[in-house]
Amino acid sequence: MEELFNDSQLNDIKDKVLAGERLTREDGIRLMKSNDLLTIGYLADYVRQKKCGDKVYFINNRHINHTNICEIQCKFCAFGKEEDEEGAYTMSLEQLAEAIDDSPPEISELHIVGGCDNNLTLEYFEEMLRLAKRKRPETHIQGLTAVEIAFLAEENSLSVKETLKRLQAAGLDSIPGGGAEVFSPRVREEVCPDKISGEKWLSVMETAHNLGIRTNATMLYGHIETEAERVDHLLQLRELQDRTGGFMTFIPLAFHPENTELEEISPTTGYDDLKVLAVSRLLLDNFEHIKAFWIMLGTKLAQVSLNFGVDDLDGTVIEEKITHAAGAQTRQGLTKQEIITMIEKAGRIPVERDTVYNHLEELS
Ligand code: V47
Repeated sequence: MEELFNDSQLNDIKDKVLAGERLTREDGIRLMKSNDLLTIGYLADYVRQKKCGDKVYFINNRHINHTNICEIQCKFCAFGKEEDEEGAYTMSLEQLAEAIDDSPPEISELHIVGGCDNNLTLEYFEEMLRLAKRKRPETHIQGLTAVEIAFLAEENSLSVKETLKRLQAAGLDSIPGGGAEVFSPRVREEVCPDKISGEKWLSVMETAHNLGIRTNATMLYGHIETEAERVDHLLQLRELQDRTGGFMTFIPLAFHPENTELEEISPTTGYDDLKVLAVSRLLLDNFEHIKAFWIMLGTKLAQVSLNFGVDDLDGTVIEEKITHAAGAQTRQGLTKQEIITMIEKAGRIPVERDTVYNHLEELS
């Protein structure tokens, strides 16, 4: 076994990982291009074990998508609609109140994201946040991607900082990682030319971190990006994290092609999914958590990913629209017990967390 491992062409990278040394761009590209999945997984699992031990986190949460109307039509998105298109919707504050009322009492997080609809004012969002806080004072509100925040700032002729301060004052607790896609200008020009640049996404996050608002980070992979572009994306996140420490977790998002303008691209394979998760764990040495979003990966692969650097499975979710619009075959939600079973059957310790990783219940 040791001999087999020593045959790996990744031996120099293995030595660096075991010595706790930071990996370079070239290391990252070699890992992304390598087919030695088990060595990559072994190394990622080693780092995960050192950082998080045997704990695997999950959250009792509910996703709400308040609108699918979106000015920015990205080629990879099957969720966004034009205002007059069939199926377009925007939830009124009353409908939001109902959705919150209908949410199980035990959820600790509301995850609220939607399209960039220029009919929605900053006041709508402030009212939405105040409403959620009035109804569920104990519930953490993670909402609005960096893209929505930049859009809202622009529409209201406010700075990003001022917009964030108003949202924070109304009850916004943290920001999810969506909208990052792949930072490469080449990729963005091709798949989402009207979206904010990668630099802008990073600068919104930096502003949030400086205001004490913690955020997540994502990367949408499996479309037209190269291995080097994936690595550059991860290194830009690592660089910002070095400066602010404001990111909580990184979530690679597997592209789902159905009903999108990129429908001819094949869905990601399990092999690639595990590799991206594991390489992310290895390159993002300053991120505490790597999350497998089971909705996008399927529960079985998400469970296996616990041996490939992952320490978080996200949540109960309840209702998910973005990936399901693009053909996801997974369920809309899982029960807490189902997530616990997935974790326990992998020989690990389930920990129910809140959004900022306080332990709510450890089930050893
Ligand atoms: O921003 C859009 C991506 C994101 C597709 O922060 C697609 O904890 C796959 O960001 N196939 C929204 N992905 C989801 C998201 C997220 C999910 C779970 C947890 C967290 C977190 C964040 O989904 C979008 C976009 O990058 N997306 N279309 C698609 N066809």
